Amino acid sequence: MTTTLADSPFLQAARGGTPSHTPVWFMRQAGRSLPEYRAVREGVAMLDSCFRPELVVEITMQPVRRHGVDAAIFFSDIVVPLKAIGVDLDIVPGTGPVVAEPIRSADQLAQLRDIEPDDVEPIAESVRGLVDELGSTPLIGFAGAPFTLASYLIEGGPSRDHRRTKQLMYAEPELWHALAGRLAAIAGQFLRVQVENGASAVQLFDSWAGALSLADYRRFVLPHSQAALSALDGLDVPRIHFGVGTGELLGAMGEAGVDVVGVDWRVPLDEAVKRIGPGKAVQGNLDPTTLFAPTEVVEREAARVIEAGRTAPGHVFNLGHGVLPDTDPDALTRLVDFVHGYDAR
Ligand code: 1CP
Repeated sequence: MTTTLADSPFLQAARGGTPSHTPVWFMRQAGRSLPEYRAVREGVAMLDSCFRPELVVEITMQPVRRHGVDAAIFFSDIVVPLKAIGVDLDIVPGTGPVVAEPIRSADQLAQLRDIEPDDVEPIAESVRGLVDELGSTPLIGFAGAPFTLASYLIEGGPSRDHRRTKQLMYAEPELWHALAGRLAAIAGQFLRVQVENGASAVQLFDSWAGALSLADYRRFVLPHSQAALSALDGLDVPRIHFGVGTGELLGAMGEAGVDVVGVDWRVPLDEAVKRIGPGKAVQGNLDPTTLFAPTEVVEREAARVIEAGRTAPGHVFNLGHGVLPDTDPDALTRLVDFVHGYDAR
């Protein structure tokens, strides 16, 4: 029997079904840990690579070929849509996104204009090329959620405590809502371009939402994440929502209009299922540092994750956050084989 895209294990699980094996992919599976990634990126700046379709296709395919994962994650970055509309920013090696002029006032919001088709033509072309090449393996499109994007724009770069972001939120709530509203529109447009060109699912990354209390999350963030995801209304693709340190927010994140809630490694999946409530699939949540332990430990912990995931209607195996750069790629391949073989034992 040939598998079609629609009955791929990843899409079945994301829709709350029980496929023949637990599907697995890894956040940050493309890039970083792979020598073939470092080879093709040689001499090409990160953001330049994101606008070169032949490179995007190749880098996205590398982990699919090497590990046999059940889904591809589009090679891009959460700041790519901002770059596409002309925001002056760069991804600095060893640091991450750095914004030339942090956005902290109402008159700076004008630069956060809507995405026009021309801005993202290389993205659309990359997605189309990938869908051709991937066949029955689904492509996951993604965007950064308003809070995480706002943090980079307001702080000017990575931040440990998101102090200026919260300061703006508390001191100038109207400006905050205007900024987050613009970012929701842009994130929604970026997700829509990927789906309209053939992505089979999306993930909205709110990596740093765990910095917020539940009350602040509900008041300042959830409505904007909901707005970003509502851009996909009418397009029949599963939506995944993920953040780090979001144990207290899991229920609220599930209310953003999502099918799957991504869980970091801090909360066991069976406990996460109780917090999220009925009807949603889960994704996660092996601690990425486990991959530095002996294979028996990785397999014991992976089995624990799979068993806890059985309490959800649909489980997509993943790490609790991204693959760490110096992870042994062979450990990832072994983990994929273990997860795929687990249900057959
Ligand atoms: O030169 C390089 O190789 C730079 C490293 C790199 C890569 C490979 C960055 C810089 N971004 C990416 C690609 C990327 N970013 C993907 C593609 C798929 C994949 O790698 O498998 C994705 C999905 C992202 C998303 C992303 N970027 C997030 C959300 C997910 C997460 O991991 O939490 C965030 C927060 C970013 C910002 C970012 N971009 C790059 C770095 C080092 C960072 C984090 C910096 C920080 O700590 O604030």
